[in-house]
Order: sequence, then structure tokens, then C-alpha cells
Amino acid sequence: MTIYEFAEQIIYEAGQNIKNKLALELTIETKSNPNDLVTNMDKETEQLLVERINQAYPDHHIIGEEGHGKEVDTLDGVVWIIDPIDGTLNFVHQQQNFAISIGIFKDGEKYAGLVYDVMNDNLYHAIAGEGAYLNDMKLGALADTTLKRSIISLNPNWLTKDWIKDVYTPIVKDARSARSYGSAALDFVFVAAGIVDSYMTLRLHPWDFAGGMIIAEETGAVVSNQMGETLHPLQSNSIIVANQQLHREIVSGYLSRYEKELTELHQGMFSSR
Ligand code: 2AM
Ligand code: CA
Ligand code: CA
Ligand code: CA
Repeated sequence: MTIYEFAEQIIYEAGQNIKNKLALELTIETKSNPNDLVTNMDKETEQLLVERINQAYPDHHIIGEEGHGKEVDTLDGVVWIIDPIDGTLNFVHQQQNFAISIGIFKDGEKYAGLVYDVMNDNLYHAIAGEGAYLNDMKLGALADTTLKRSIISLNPNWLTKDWIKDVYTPIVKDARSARSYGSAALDFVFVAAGIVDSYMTLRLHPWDFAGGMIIAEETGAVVSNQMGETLHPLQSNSIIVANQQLHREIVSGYLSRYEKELTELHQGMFSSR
């Protein structure tokens, strides 16, 4: 079995385990603020994935949102970057619209991405260089779009914040329409599948984007931070993912005029992972 096949197997197992326990009462704690939640199922799912990987591949490294791999600071060897439940608020409130996300790197190179939309039983997956799939269906190369003809995904919370609203309001105004899904991993694969044309957010951690980035790039999507710079898989960053033309239009036509402010924001927010 390849590492990729093994990853598929354990992501399905972890998803099934979540489904089996949906009716059970959740233990919910808060993290950085009252709306930043973590449940026992986030922790249990990370634990399940980590145990399986450790057992099969004791020399692999694992970074997970719920505490694993804080010491991992290089991409040497094989590195798994895991978000056990992406969209925890959706999981708690809706029992749907959440995903398990896995990104795998081999000796510093992208190797594979898997994002499992658990309740719809949709697995988005890609081996770098071999194209992206939704279940058995190969996803086509993204067509270019203009903002005027694009649906973009953006959390409306950003439009309530001081000067940040000035950055995004013109983009939302000029787009055909905007949506918000509440799971960064799903937003990435929705771009890959052509469901939305762009996803933008100001703050993601490696586990939020590792899997989705590899899948989206396999469809020709461009992934960068909001200054148009390449992401480092081990560093938190802002994000814009879009088809090639739309990425260029939004970065150079809308975001670049706020480059100074965005750069200062990044320096304040991303001093650590
Ligand atoms: P999470 O559900 O795994 O925490 C919600 O808008 C999206 O942003 C989710 O993908 C969520 O991931 C992510 N996110 C990143 N940092 C967050 C934070 N501090 N609070 C809430 N959501 C966060
Ligand atoms: Ca979280
Ligand atoms: Ca997440
Ligand atoms: Ca999470």
C-alpha cells in the first residue's frame, strides 16, 4: 500500500468514526476566544489519525491542530499536516459542512492532499503532479474568469473590521456574488471543483490549508498570500486562491493598493505558527 492509499484508508475510517458518534453528546471547550471552539471529537479524530500513522510509519512527522507536532519545524522526511475537523463551528451547530484535511510533504516537496467532506461522503484528493479528483471523478483544469463573472468565498466577519472592510468591500461589490462556507479546507476544494472562483481569508494555519492547497493547485488554481507571495507550508499566512486570471485581477487590481497595511498586519499576526 502506498502512503497515499493509506491516507485514504485512515481518512475514511476517521470520518466513519465521527458519523458513528454524531448522536453522542459533545464536550465543547473554548480556545483563543468564545467563538473558537474545540470538541472531544476534534481531539479524538486527531488522536485516531496520529495513532494509525505512528503505527504504520514510525519515522513520519505529524503536525495537527489539536496539539501534535509543535516541535516539527522542517519538512525533512515525510510530514503529515492534519486538521481533524475543519469547520468546528459548523460541526457543532450544523453537524455538517465540516471536513477532515490532510496534506503530506516528502522531503520538502508537496506529495498529496486529501479533504474529506464527511457528511456528503465526498473525498477530494490529489497526488502532486497527477491531477485532482472528487471521489473517482477527475476535476478539470480551471477556466479563467473575471471578477465580474465570479462567485467568491469570503467570511463576512472581515467586512465588519475597521480598515479591513475597505480592502474587501470593493471586491465583493464588483464580484457577481459572494458566499461563505465556514471551512477553509472545503473552500479550497470548492475552488478546485469550480463551485466558487476564489477564496480569500486573512489568517490560516498550516493545517487549514495544507491539504486543500495541494488539491487546488492540481486544477491550475493559484495559491498565495494576499500580497501575492508563495506560502510556506509550515507558516500561518493570509490566503487567496483563485483561477489564474482572477488571482491576478484581485491581487493587482484590489489588494496591491493596501500592500503597506497588509504587510503590517502580517508582521503583527504571524510572528509564530
Ligand atoms: P477550524 O474550524 O479548524 O478551527 C472558519 O472561518 C475557518 O477558519 C475554519 O476553516 C476554521 O478552522 C478556520 N480558522 C482558523 N483560525 C481560526 C480561529 N482562530 N477561530 C476560528 N476559526 C479559525
Ligand atoms: Ca480550530
Ligand atoms: Ca481548520
Ligand atoms: Ca480544526
